[in-house]
Amino acid sequence: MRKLPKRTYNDELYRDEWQWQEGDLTVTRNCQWSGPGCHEGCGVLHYTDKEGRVVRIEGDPKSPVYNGRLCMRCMAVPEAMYNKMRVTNPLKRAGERGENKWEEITWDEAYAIIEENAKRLSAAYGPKTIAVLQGTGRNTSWQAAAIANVAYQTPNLMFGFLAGDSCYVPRLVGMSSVAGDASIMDCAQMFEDRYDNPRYVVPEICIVWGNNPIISNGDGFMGHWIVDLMRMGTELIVIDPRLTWMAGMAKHWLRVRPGTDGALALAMIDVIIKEDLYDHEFVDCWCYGFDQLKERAAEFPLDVAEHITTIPADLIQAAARDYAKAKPAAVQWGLALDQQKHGLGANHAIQALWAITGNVDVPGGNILVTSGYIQADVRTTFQWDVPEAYARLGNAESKLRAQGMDNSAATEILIKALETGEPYPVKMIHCTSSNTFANMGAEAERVYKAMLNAEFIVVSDLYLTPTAVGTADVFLPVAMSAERKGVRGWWAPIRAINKVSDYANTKSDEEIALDIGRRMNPEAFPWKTLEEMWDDIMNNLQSANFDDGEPFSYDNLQKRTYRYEVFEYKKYEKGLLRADGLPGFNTPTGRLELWCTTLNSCDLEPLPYFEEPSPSPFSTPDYASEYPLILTTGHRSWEFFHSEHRNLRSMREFHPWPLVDIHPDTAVKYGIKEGDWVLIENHRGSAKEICRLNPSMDPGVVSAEHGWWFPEREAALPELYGVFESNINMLTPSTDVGPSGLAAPYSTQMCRISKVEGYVPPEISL
Ligand SMILES: Nc1nc2c(c(=O)[nH]1)N[C@H]1C(S)=C(S)[C@@H](COP(=O)(O)OP(=O)(O)OC[C@H]3O[C@@H](n4cnc5c(=O)[nH]c(N)nc54)[C@H](O)[C@@H]3O)O[C@H]1N2
Ligand SMILES: Nc1nc2c(c(=O)[nH]1)N[C@H]1C(S)=C(S)[C@@H](COP(=O)(O)OP(=O)(O)OC[C@H]3O[C@@H](n4cnc5c(=O)[nH]c(N)nc54)[C@H](O)[C@@H]3O)O[C@H]1N2
Ligand code: SF4
Ligand SMILES: [Mo]
Repeated sequence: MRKLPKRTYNDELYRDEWQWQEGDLTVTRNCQWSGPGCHEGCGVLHYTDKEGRVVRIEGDPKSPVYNGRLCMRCMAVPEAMYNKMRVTNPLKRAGERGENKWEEITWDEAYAIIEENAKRLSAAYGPKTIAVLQGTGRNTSWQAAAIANVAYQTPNLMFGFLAGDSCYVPRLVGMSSVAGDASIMDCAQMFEDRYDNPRYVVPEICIVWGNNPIISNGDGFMGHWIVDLMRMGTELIVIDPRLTWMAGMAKHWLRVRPGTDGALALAMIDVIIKEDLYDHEFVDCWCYGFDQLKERAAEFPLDVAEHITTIPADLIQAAARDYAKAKPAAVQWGLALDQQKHGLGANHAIQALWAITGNVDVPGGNILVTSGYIQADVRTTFQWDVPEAYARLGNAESKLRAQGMDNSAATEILIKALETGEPYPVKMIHCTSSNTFANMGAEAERVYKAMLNAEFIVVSDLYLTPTAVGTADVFLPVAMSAERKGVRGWWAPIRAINKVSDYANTKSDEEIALDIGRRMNPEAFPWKTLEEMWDDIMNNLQSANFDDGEPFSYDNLQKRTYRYEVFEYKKYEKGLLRADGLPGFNTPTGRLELWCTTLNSCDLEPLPYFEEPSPSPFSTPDYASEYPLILTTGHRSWEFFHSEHRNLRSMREFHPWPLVDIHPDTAVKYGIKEGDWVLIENHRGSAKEICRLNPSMDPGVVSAEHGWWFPEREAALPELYGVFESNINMLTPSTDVGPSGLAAPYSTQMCRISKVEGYVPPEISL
């Protein structure tokens, strides 16, 4: 392995003034969290003019986390802020739902309408009749929870119809069941001095599994950290049906058939055990259920795994050997593991892989992060006592949910509740930061129609999205990142968000939570101002281990911009994981559970497992003869965050239309050329996307984009911004979730394709 010296980025002390003047412009070191959204919240410099408008944004070169990097979407932040679609006042529906007729109202009027409806419907049906829908993790998550559980006091907080909570939740629940805590790949992100920290070791191998991190930077993980490590000698193994940039740079690229990752991981485990490449000491001292794992893995010898995954046996073997021999080695995994119905089995197998090779909580391996969600501490600020918690939608169907392993209600039950009134009527929806049927919800049109059954709907967003136009009775316009004071507390380090700008009559999500909370549940919201609430929240954040002797306050954080927790490796040896202070993992056996007692107690498969996706050429051959191509969806692009950024001219110049990746031979077979509009169909529905030839994929697999709507088109019905025309979630199922209620097959559907003749879309006039 090529070994380069560790590289120092923080050549100057990164701590500096947090604000200064450059000519007429004020420059503020800041954190650009949502909105518009992204999981990261990178370190940026906001340049504001005398009027307080953000005129420019740059990466903060002194950020220890991001080192000045900035994506094109962040460069377009001023365009997003002053976009003509931005809503400047709260709105009340004037015509029918979907007519896009609105009356501007004051915030007080909006809140009064919300309060009246929420109190009336709660009195009639109980607070559980209110469903609060939220989007993906960003600066809206704890706020949505506060609105749902504390303000309205409903247990029904959930994603905006994301089937099976299939974004990170399956991986998180899998990790807390098996290991008692969440793990992430160690890229020295826990240290202020990053790669220079003497305790850090550069991994020899990194497996990038179902993840495209330099585009997606998902869940607080910056993809370019892996690029840093590659420069220091780390080699890659990439497991992906498409040749991503990282796959192109990898030592091994394993072109897996979508949805078969569980079989692949078990086959790799089998090689490692049979060739005695596993870490005996870690297995003997810290793992539970090794013998059962060994038996399970033996069901997946290389020839069987080759048949299932379509990856050549020798390649699986080489990848298993290289990973096991590398010390240390890390896995960076992604969404693809959540978007297959039996993703929990695959994620258990991958955890077993990093456990038996001794890569748990070691430098350069997969580290345990006990307080990954500092934002969870925010909850201690509120009285989190939900009266009807037992009645949460989905608890009856999933013991895992009922035991509190997953904090959100089940969207597959919500959709039925809206359609049938069973198990109880859901009469009100408060949708915040989710563009439900443009993006999150499978069976998009079904979601839209189901939502219409709610008597009263609030949508809070930055723009009038298809979800807002189609369903909202009241619309609350939200402040963007530079218009909000706050704290970014999702993984280390904690960061200050400074308010440097103001825009019209918008409010932040936390202010909306406070305002609604003071009306609905005043005892739990004793603060008169947002400032007072933040002071209390900051006090409670001290439960995180910021043991460096400096005072803990917003002002202090603002001056420092970043603040790190104390971090220890091998916490299981030091008694740092369990409430009883004993060594071991925070699981019932005190060990990392290859045979999982928690899953077993929830009547779920206790061992890592693989089940053939359905539909598939093997499990449903008749269906496959009608819909012969495997359809995976939602690979990310640079220009868009889900359904966001479609209204930004600059992003649409780079990426004007939805793209579906098709192998050239497959395109020829169906008479399709690059640039043709293609109809992607299955028995549920269809979507139109443009063909992009991709010779790297298996000819039997196509990969389609998600999140498409067309802000340039008519908002009102019947167009509704063309939201159902290129919406790949017309083909995905909303109720076909994994046995635990978690994970859903967004990436393992089947379809057929044909050329759309003569289609000319309306011009993009943004
Ligand atoms: N077929 C398919 N479907 C998918 C996926 C896939 O891979 N394939 N991916 C799924 C995944 S993993 C996820 S997480 C979901 C994401 O689904 P969503 O989170 O719903 O997606 P977004 O379009 O990012 O966000 C929705 C809205 O939030 C608004 N917003 C942004 N910032 C803020 C803010 O600070 N406050 C408020 N109130 N609103 C804000 C945006 O303007 C946008 O309209 O999509 C899912 N859908
Ligand atoms: N630019 C941008 N960034 C984003 C988002 C966005 O919309 N745009 N969304 C954010 C959100 S909410 C999330 S959850 C993350 C997700 O980010 P990632 O975890 O990176 O997820 P994807 O890009 O959907 O898929 C990653 C890779 O999985 C591959 N893949 C598809 N099916 C399979 C399979 O069955 N097995 C394997 N092994 N690989 C498969 C795809 O080809 C793709 O290259 O990104 C976040 N970041
Ligand atoms: S990852 Fe990219 S889009 Fe997200 S905050 Fe950082 S620079 Fe902005
Ligand atoms: Mo996600």
